[in-house]
Amino acid sequence: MAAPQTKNAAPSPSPGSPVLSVVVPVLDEAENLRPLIEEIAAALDEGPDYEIVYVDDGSGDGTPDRLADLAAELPRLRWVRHRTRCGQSAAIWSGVEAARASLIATLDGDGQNDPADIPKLLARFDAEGGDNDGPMIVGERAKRRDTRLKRISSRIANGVRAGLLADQTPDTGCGLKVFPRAAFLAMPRFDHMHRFLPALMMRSGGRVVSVVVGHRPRGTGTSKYGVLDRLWIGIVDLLGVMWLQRRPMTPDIVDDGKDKTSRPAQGPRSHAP
Ligand SMILES: Nc1nc2c(ncn2[C@@H]2O[C@H](COP(=O)(O)OP(=O)(O)O)[C@@H](O)[C@H]2O)c(=O)[nH]1
Ligand SMILES: [Mg+2]
Repeated sequence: MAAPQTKNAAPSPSPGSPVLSVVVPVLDEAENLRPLIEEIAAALDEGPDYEIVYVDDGSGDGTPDRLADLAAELPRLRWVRHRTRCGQSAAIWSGVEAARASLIATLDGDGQNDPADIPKLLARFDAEGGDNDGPMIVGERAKRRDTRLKRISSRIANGVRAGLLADQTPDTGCGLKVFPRAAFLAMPRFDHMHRFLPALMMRSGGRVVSVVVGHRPRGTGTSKYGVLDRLWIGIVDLLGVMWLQRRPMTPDIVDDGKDKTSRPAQGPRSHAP
């Protein structure tokens, strides 16, 4: 794994920061923690410095206790905990905010995304000349390992979304993504935003690139989403994102008013009416 080639790199938050922060949102995933963390470590241990940031979204199972035990054992693992459940988007936001690297990789905490795909996404980020403005690299699950109902509903939802948002992304629902921390934190923040990250990236002038990745059956535990609730919430969110797309605000500042010498010279003022 190469360090990101940053032409517009933000200063690291603190000296010795890792190059990459892997952010994993979890809700009641106690049994899936250790196997996935071990897989992330195996995928990334050859490359430059990284950290893993788990976000426990108020889990009611053994997730917080196990995370505390694992963090004591593994120096690269940190964790953030919400007092109560706030949703997957809020968990991703808290993880990215807590991250110390300027480059973020996200993946689901149930084992459906394969950590071995992370280096592939990082290589593509580098190949695209990635910097703090992007691009966002998005996993595309070519062969879904989900129930038939979920596969069909997801295909319809992806088709409708791609048609209405024109976000150049065949599969926004894949948890596996790589993007600059600064670009993410500059996005509008709302519940369920994690399903619309490519559209939000493009809204602020960034690029998105999809890369085919693997997909696996869930480790243990159950899905946190039903088909019908996702469909209804999805329609409301889609309208909201369409509105956001029509109201971008990205002024290109040529003079921030701090350097008085860079002002254009002004001639004498005319007092004529
Ligand atoms: N933090 C947080 N994570 C969630 C929430 N719902 C789902 N997740 C996590 O998001 C990931 C994807 O959820 P999952 O239930 O596997 O969705 P599915 O693959 O679409 O069935 C998993 O890591 C879940 O633990 C939530 O409300 N809060
Ligand atoms: Mg899943």
